[in-house]
Amino acid sequence: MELWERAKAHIPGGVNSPVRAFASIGVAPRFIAEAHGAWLTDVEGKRYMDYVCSWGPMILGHDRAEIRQAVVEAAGRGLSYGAATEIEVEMAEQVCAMVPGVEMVRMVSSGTEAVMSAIRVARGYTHRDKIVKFNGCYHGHSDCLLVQAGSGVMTAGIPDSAGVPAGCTADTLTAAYNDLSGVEALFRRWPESIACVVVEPVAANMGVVPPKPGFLEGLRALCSRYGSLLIFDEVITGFRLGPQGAVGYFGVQPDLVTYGKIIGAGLPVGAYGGSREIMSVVSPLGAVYQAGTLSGNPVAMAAGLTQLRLLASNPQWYEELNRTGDWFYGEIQRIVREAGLPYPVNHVGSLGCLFFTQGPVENYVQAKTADTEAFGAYCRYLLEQGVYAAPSQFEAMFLSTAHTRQELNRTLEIIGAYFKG
Ligand code: HOZ
Repeated sequence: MELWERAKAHIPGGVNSPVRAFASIGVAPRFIAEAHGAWLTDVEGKRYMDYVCSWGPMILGHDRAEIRQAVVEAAGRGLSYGAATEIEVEMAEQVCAMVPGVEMVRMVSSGTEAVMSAIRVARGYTHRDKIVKFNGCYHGHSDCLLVQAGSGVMTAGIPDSAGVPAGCTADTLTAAYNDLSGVEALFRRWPESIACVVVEPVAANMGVVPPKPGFLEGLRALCSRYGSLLIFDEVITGFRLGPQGAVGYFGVQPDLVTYGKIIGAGLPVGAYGGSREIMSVVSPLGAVYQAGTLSGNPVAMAAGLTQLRLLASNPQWYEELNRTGDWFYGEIQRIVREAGLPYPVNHVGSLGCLFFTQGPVENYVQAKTADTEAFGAYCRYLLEQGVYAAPSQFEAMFLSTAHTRQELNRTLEIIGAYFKG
């Protein structure tokens, strides 16, 4: 494909983010020309039912009229000022009104930046250096978090990225997801040194791995006992599982939350927030420095705020979306079981994943036993049939409110035909 060759000539690997190179399923990436509702169209004019949804933010589907209109209007007033605006105040008020425990929020430009900054806040607030992350959780590509990370790091087969000095990860402690005893052991070993525990409340970058009952509650209790902060990385779950994200869905209160793409409705936005007391360490109020010209960009705020307001005023959409997720992923599980295969389908609401493993997946070690060749064959078939799913075993499927039952049923027929052979 000519575009793919051109891309490879001037962009490393031909892509601006590794997973979308489709390397792990052995085909050329699809170059997308446009997207509307639940559908993508590539540059060759082929249409795909979209189960990536820009990795989450298109929860209302692509090209939602109200959001497009807000963006166009905002763009007409200028693209960036590098100055304070009213709309960023409205955005902060909206987020604080929606999420329990968030009294102050700082806008940044990506999820990577949000988590990196939240960790700096945790360290500045606690005056401690060590952090705990979980194997297979992915928190963006900042240096101290590229240890046993999920997402593209997993398919690349590199537990730790090159180019990260050992000193940057020396204070990063790792534990197994869903295993409280490992975290407790770390706290016992370093009772006064751990600034924070950062966790994806639903791990969604090693495939989808839900938290076992009691896991998040246990992290909360350990952090409180040892004076450490609990950070929920809600880049995937925030404003997706419900209007309060994982905080409300699981009823566990972290000290800091981080958001990514979904808070910008598809434009480059991230955010981190927490109590007034903790967030008061952020500059210019406090001594933790973090800044950005594009932070709170007015066009991005217009998109994100419009989507958040739509979501906040239509809580029934979440009920419907989560019900649809239960049904859809349940049907995939039924299809696979009827084909006599042991593969589990993990899901929480509209996030889900079919693991090509011989048994349940509750952590990174189990996720890594997946038959990635078999996954690749399945994913290539889906693409041929016009179903665009994440091109890696170690990512999530996403649904949106724009996916109709009819369209989802068509996808189930396609999946059914594959497993019936
Ligand atoms: N980091 C994303 C998957 N968890 C992929 C980003 C992209 O390729 O757009």
